[in-house]
Amino acid sequence: MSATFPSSIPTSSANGSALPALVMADTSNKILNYARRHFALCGTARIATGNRPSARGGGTFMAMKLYDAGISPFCARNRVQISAKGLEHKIEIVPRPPIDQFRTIVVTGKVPALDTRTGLILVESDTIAHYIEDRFPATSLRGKSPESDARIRLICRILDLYFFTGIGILTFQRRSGVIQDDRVAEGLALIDNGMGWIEAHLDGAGYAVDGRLTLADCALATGLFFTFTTEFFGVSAFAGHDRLRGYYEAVLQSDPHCARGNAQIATAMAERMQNQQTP
Ligand SMILES: N[C@@H](CCC(=O)N[C@@H](CS)C(=O)NCC(=O)O)C(=O)O
Repeated sequence: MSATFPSSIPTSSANGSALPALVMADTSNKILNYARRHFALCGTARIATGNRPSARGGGTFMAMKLYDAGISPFCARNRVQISAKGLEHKIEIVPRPPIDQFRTIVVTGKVPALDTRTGLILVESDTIAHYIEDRFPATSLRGKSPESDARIRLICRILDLYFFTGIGILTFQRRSGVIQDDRVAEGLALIDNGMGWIEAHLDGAGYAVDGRLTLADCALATGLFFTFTTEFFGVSAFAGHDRLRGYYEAVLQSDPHCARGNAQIATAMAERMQNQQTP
């Protein structure tokens, strides 16, 4: 089954957002167009399987369960890892249940969460990623040396601590409709610094480290999808980061797992707008 992109997205806003309807419609259009372009860029032809791989139970084996949201960059990195390691039949990817029910299973209420079927339920995408590597060492997505492994962890950590903190601040500002200039400046600076520091640790175009897919690419290639967030504040996130731009374009062209991960985010984002939810 090939992934498909939702065809008709209403652009009017009747969802009680704090943003005025016209601004909301404009925001939806911009995000939708970005998602559509991205989906095309990622190439549906190379997306071999559907959005949600399911586990095939057999014998006494109980597949682990990854609670997922298609739009989440944190879930996306675990989905790319599962796909690249061919673990679809060992880790079932399921949509997050309604939040009240989910909180009885996962205390943080956040996705991703992994039910390891050992009594341990893990949260935090990076912790989940390393647990998956420990449990399923074949087709390792770790570095080939302690130094490359350290760079992989560093790229993921900078991405989470700086880049995504900045994206979170800007997303809150955009959704609230009440723009605080100092918060926007803080968010943009975190993103710019984070991207610069990541760039300094990249091998070059292609893959981030070791010339092959690693956990750094699972997180970075999907995380950079969210660079569109700065456009709403008149800033191109990639300005001054040509190496990172080159990396991003190359990895989406060359790696089908990363391309599929981004196409899934684009599809989920369009579906959210189709359901008239705040993008
Ligand atoms: N640092 C966490 C971030 C997880 C996170 O923020 N997940 C969001 C979705 S992108 C979520 O579940 N939000 C719901 C909530 O905060 O209640 C990770 O890496 O897993």
